[in-house]
Amino acid sequence: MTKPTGAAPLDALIIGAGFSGLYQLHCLRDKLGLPVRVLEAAPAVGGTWYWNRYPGARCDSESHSYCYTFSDDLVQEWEWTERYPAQAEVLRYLNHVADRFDLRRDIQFDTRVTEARYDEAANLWRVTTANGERFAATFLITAVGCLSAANVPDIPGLKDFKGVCHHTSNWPHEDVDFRGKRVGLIGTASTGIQAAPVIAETAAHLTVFQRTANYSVPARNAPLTPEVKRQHKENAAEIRRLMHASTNGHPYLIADRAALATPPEEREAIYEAAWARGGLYIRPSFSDLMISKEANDTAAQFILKKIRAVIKDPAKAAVLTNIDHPYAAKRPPIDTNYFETFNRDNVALVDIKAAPIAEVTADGIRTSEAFYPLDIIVFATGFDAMTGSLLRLNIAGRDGVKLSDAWEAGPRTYLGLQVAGFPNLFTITGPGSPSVLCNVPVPIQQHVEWITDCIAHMRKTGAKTIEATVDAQDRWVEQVNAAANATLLSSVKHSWYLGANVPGKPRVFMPYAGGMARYRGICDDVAKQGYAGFALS
Ligand code: N01
Repeated sequence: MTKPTGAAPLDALIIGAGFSGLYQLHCLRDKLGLPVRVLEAAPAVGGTWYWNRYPGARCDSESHSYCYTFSDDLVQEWEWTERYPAQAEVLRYLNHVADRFDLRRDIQFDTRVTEARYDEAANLWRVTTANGERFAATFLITAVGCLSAANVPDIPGLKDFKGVCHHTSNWPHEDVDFRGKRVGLIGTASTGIQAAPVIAETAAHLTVFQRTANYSVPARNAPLTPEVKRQHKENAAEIRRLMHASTNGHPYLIADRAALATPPEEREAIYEAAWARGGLYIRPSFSDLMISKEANDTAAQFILKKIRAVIKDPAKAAVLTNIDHPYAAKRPPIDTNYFETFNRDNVALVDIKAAPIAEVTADGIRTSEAFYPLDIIVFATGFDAMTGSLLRLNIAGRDGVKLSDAWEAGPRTYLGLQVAGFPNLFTITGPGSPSVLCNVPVPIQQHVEWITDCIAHMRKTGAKTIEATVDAQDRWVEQVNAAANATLLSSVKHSWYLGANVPGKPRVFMPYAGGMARYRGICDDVAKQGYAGFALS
């Protein structure tokens, strides 16, 4: 194992050993032959899949697409067992990748980066860890994920709660035993929708506190048959081609037909087929769902009708279908028995939009209208998304300017990959990248390969620093805004895409909504033009 270098500068330091960091290490070390080190806060690889081990945690992308595609051998040898892989399976996969490519010897675990400072005189990033170790490297690459900094609401009295509290993204490794327990679950988006049915199966009682009602479509998860597994292997090249050609990095394209130009019965039949198929297939059914509210309403009404048909109690149905945003304008969840869960005798629903949570007491949660005694509170309340995981690294660039100051009015990047004033810092899936709007291994692979090619180019040409220009960054921020404004995504004012879930966070639409295929083309052109928009010196 390579020893931590301490004083001797490395070519690159990578922060994080999840999907991004593992592949970046492989590319820089094994393709370019650079001395590289990964610093990882956790004691093991996996990133988000290491931490998010809450009940029901499962990937919402289909397994045959939620993986690396850079190695045909890897694609052919790995066997997924279910249509949507559970957390433990994705974690096994990432461990397999770490072993297969002999990555662990260059990863230092249990090492949380607490500060990173650009030393202009030496052209080095100087990095400090919570253990007090210091590292120096020419390139600093953040591979910290978009959804890594937990958002735990600051509810009065929370510290006085005598029971147990867990945020889903920091779930204990030992099983949490819900038997005989009264559980409160706050949060009804992708995570809460996965967790509620599983918790309800064993808890004595589950109370779901819902602030915003959400659409959800049955995932229709199932074990993969040998026949389907064989098809995935045989069609691996075509699957990869589709993932690269698609808007969201999934292995299917958006249909070339408009909902509003399709006769109602035909449209209904298409929605029925997508519903029966399960998962995320409603959104690509028509080309206008994300750009026309009227078109989107046809999908929304179809899903609401399906949800109402499941829920037996009309009062619960009214609260669960009181949805205030277009379908998929917030991240669309998929589920296994979410709405069915509210038909159980041991599950209650509390509308905290109508009666907000007032406080947590020693024994439970009090809303403006009632008290709910609880033994366990589960926070499925999401993340300080996209910027939280970067800002907590305490990064300072040229002239000691802090990233938190540079981003005071919201994040600004060029291509989501670099920030003006922060030379040789690359941010994998940074704000301004298509990242969270995609099946995320696709943008991750593209970013990593682009960064690797860029560093290879610098070595070939003798360039020592690369830095986004302010002009290019300003133009990219305009493009990110324009892309969001061209869709219904920007019509939702309370989504985490805009930072609206974190009190005081600037409201800026963070991911690039122009589509992964278009983004890839833009990045390719930038590289072909000698890294246009970057200053190389
Ligand atoms: O978090 P969220 P998430 N009081 O922010 C509520 C990815 N993911 O963990 O909508 C009361 O979406 C909040 O209410 P509201 C995926 O990208 C991936 O569910 O803000 N409630 C909402 O209901 C996803 O988008 C997979 O009104 C509060 C919930 O908590 C992202 O992670 C699986 C509150 C938070 O929803 C985040 O999803 C799961 C408060 N103070 C998740 N604050 C995969 O498949 C927040 N809420 C890979």
